[in-house]
Amino acid sequence: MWLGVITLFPEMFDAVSSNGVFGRAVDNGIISLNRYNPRDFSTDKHRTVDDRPYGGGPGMVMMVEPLLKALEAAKKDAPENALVVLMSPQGEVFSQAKGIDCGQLEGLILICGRYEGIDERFIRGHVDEEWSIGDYVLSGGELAAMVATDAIARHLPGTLGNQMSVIDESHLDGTLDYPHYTRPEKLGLDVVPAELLSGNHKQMSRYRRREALKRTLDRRPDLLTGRVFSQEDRKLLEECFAGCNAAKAVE
Ligand code: 9D3
Repeated sequence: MWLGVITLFPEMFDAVSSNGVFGRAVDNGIISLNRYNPRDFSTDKHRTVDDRPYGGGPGMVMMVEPLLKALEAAKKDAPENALVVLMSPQGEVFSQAKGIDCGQLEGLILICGRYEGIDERFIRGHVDEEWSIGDYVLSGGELAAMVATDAIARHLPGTLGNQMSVIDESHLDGTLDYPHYTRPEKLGLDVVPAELLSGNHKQMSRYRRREALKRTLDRRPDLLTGRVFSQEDRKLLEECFAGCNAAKAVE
């Protein structure tokens, strides 16, 4: 996948391009990461990229010209049908489903804003979609772009050594992850659950599924509303309720 980022802080992306799963995908050529700095396309001697907002008020606004020239440079290098996305607090909230869908794209250009915002005429004229990563205020679009690209990269074929761990991923199936344990078996009095030591695969996977459902019910009940459960899940959920005092009090 061809990735382009338009950013005033291109070095920030070293954090993802030289580490972990994303870094390996870049090294293996699964992802080509290309950066474009609007400052390089500014024409005045101070290399200005922002100006005061019409209508007054605090902060500065990113000017159209340097952004547009950076975008044009990106488009020259990108596959023809690349999607142009502005990272923006006003955007549609990025999701796991979106991350998986975007794995199909040949090219993706992410524009990272700084200052108070971007001249609306650039957005209207040159942006296909706007993405937010959630309802909190960041200082710019770069971290948001890294979050989105990391989520997308995980779904490109060959990115993960173990593609099973993608299939197993919690937000796909709509439940939170089960708890994990490794050696040693005993940490003082705190021991690994007996079910996981049993060696009985049916018992081990029933334990994990039950704990995943229990945690989801406890921490993120919103993920379970409106869902249809399998017979097996219903049985495991009943076991969760049986272990819950509030449920016992209602009976
Ligand atoms: C506090 C400043 N806000 C004025 C009321 C506007 C504002 C402008 C620019 C708020 C944040 C930003 C920078 N943020 C992003 O560019 C951004 C972002 C975010 O802040 N939260 C979640 N997702 C995203 S995607 C891009």
